[in-house]
Amino acid sequence: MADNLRIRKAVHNLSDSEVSAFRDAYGQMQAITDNRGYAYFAGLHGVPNWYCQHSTDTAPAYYFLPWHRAYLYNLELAVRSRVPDVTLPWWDWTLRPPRQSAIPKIFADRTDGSGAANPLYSFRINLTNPSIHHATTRKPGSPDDLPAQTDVDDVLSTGDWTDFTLALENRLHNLVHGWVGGDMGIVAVAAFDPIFYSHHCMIDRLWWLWQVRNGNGSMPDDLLDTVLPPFNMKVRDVLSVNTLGYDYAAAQAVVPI
Ligand SMILES: [Cu+2]
Repeated sequence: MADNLRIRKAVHNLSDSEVSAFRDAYGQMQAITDNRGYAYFAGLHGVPNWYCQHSTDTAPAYYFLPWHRAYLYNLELAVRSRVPDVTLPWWDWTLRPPRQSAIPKIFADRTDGSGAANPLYSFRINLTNPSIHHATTRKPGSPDDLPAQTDVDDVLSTGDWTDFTLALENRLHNLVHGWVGGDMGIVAVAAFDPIFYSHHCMIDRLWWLWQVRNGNGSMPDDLLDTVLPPFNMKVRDVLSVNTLGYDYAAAQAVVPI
């Protein structure tokens, strides 16, 4: 592995200084109203621009995983142009309290350590067309209703590309969106909730873990040259996370020595 890869870590493995840097980066982006800002990126997914690709596409053209990988990649570059060493952390929703609160503390706390508003808790949507003006909220379910590691293992054991992408999207991804509830449960506004990107980072990581085992599986060839608007990237450009310059850390907590 090249040593210049950006390493994405699990939320539960972030150090205090990494949490502060991540907060700082989102906080800075949330204050920017042009196309380097948080509202711009959030607005690419659902309202007002509607670029996201989900399984509502015509079979077998499933762009859900490639499109969201391109999305996170571009968001991460924007994040790093604010705070250079930040990478997107994944939310491992298979962890249960007390190891990790169901909505991880870094997202659930209303304030940061200093008493200022926590940029990971909520973001205020201010759109004129359509007219939407509210701060994002969540209505999480019971921790026991989140997917367990056995559910993840089950999806990862699916060998065929189409079966895998549909299982990952419909059985794990959709379930967690609905479990978080509030804005996260509505495609149009889900990406305005700051936890969205860490949920999708987990999904992207699971795709990568599957790719390490299966390569691209039986992904249809005609998918590969499809462009993923608004990004100037094709499906084939996003197949390797290492080519995109990042990798995923080992999931187990690394005990600092
Ligand atoms: Cu999603």
